[in-house]
Amino acid sequence: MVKFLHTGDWQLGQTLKLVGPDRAEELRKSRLEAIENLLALARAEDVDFILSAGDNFESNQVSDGLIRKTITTLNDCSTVPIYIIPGNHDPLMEDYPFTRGVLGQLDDHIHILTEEEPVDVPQVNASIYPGICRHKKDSHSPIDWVPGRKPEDGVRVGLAHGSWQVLPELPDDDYPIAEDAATEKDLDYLALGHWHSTFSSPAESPQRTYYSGTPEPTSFNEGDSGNVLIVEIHEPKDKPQIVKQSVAKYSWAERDVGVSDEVSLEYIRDELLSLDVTPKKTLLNLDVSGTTSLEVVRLYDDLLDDLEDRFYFVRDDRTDLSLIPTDEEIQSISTGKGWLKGAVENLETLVADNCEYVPDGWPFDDPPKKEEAERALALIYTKVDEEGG
Ligand SMILES: [Mn+2]
Repeated sequence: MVKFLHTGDWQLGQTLKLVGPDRAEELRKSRLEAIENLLALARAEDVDFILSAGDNFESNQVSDGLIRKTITTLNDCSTVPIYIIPGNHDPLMEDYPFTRGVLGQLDDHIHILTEEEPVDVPQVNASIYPGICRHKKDSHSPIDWVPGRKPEDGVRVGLAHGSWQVLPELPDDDYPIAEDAATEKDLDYLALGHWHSTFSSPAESPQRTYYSGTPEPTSFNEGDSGNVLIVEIHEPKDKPQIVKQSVAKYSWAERDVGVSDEVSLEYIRDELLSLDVTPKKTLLNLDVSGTTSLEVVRLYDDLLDDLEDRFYFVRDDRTDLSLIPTDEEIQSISTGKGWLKGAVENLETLVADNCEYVPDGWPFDDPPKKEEAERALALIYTKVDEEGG
């Protein structure tokens, strides 16, 4: 029996500007912790070896310090043999981090694969067939070179970084890997990297081509990241048995929320607080839509404040949220009272100053565009006019 751990897309050194410098630093640290976690899991599961399917680094320009830390982690956290290929983010070029050479010595159990040739795993009845990314883009399959099965072959494991042609509209220069590559090359398992969610295709029979996904999520649009795969293959040509294991520290969740009235806010709050995550370790992205009054938007802002206290990070996109003041809100302007009058005065000042500064309480880094502020004012004036205010 052959048992191994499949990982990839560590993306060490990811910049993450979106979350601000302090959180970005913490999240970068969590990526190395995920590596420690998966190395500990490999020991606990007593796997024969580990495969890493490229993009271990966000780019070849990562700092020397990060490369040293990565090498120390790999040297110290386990002695399980690990086989690593370059990916399109960290292609095998002069500055490929693992072969820069001056930044620390890799121990003997760490194998950086740099040639298109089979690698026999010592004391295990398995060979690895690596695909090597030598550029950021390429329109050839990285495993085109793999030879057919010979009678003496043990378990044949492909290891590659690229885009498996099972989804529509994939770019053709993104290291395409044919839909039937595992069958065509007679591989017992094809360990892929590049897509950050764990992925396989039920259309493949037997299923043996898998993306492990990144061990620590990298963005909001990943449905199933933060995992590694434990793979067992009893003998050549047997269907692999796969167990998915989470090793991530943080979760990234994305939700569409509809804002209409106060009840809708309670609904949003209930839904977000019942997510199956640890809020303090969760980044939340809300796509807000709906049409509502200014008062409800103010209550929504309060809800957002509350969520920001509970969750690690919260952001929202209000592009699809429309404001329509209620009759009372219009009235409160015309009678010169209430917070809406203050809002109108702030908007008027902002427009008069060409929107050159960020207003107090504005939730974004950049001020509103002048035409947006003018449109908001126009909307309110029109409404006031209609009400005969
Ligand atoms: Mn990639």
